[in-house]
Amino acid sequence: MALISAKEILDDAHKHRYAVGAFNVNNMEFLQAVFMAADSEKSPIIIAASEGAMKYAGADMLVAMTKTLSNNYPKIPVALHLDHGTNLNAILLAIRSGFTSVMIDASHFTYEENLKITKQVVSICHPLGISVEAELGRLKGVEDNISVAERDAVLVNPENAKDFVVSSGIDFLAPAIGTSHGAFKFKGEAKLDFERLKKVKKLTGIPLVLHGASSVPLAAAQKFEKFGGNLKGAKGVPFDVLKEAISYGINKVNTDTDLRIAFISKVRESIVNDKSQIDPRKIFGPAKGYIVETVRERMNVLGSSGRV
Ligand code: TD3
Ligand code: ZN
Repeated sequence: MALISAKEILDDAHKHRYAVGAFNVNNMEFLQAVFMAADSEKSPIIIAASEGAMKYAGADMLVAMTKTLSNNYPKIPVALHLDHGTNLNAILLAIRSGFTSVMIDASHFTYEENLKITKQVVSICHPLGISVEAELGRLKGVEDNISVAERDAVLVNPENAKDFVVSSGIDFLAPAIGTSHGAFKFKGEAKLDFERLKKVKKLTGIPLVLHGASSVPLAAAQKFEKFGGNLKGAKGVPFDVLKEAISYGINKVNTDTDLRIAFISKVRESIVNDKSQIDPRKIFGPAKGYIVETVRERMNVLGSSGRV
């Protein structure tokens, strides 16, 4: 099936109150694993590639591999999305290469500057049928004991979100509600600002995105450590917290770290257990398989399983 925009996938998720995973990839193995999981779970997928991924693999290579796999799994709805595009050049490279969705991440600028560049991106993308995501607030964990002012300085302002969505015409919004990227999200208990999330959903009425949504599953983290790695203090967003976020209107759940931990933990295990192995397929094959398992589990949590 031809690649479609992420908007098409997320509008259905918004309407039926579930979420679709946006899974980050850099290479063939991760990409194949996500498609294999989607095929088994009968789930739509959003393939996410960052500027770093385009640099590592080549934007054209990512598009070619994604299109090939999409042809191999014709029933699965697939969007190819630029994750955290920081400037127009990156956005244009993705568009020219064949991406069907982009994120413009100008959330570190002032509200006005963020709005200005986001409008520009929308005006380029929409005539081409390409969907646009933007972000408001900072991706940063917030401790329970910080002041209201500090919290407001980091997290999304729901009133701003309403104006931003109306003035920019974006298709989906990433509101900062207390998650952060990577394997070390929370010092204590995972706490997200759900009151803020509910307000943003009510005021915008569009699909919402949770960045930094990896769960850091215990079994994979333990495997990582058992075979010589160090992930001390790693903590993600637990499955029940994800489900609650989805019940309040999150429709796109960005996941990179969990796939990385799965892959590398299995690579570690294989190299330790099979010390004379020199065939990369014998190392990467099982690691790819562990990504498939991880992604399938996630599709069940997100509620995207069985939607195809
Ligand atoms: O945009 N992304 C993926 C890139 C972050 C680098 O890991 C996310 O929001 C997913 O975040 P994570 O780290 O929780 O998987
Ligand atoms: Zn992100």
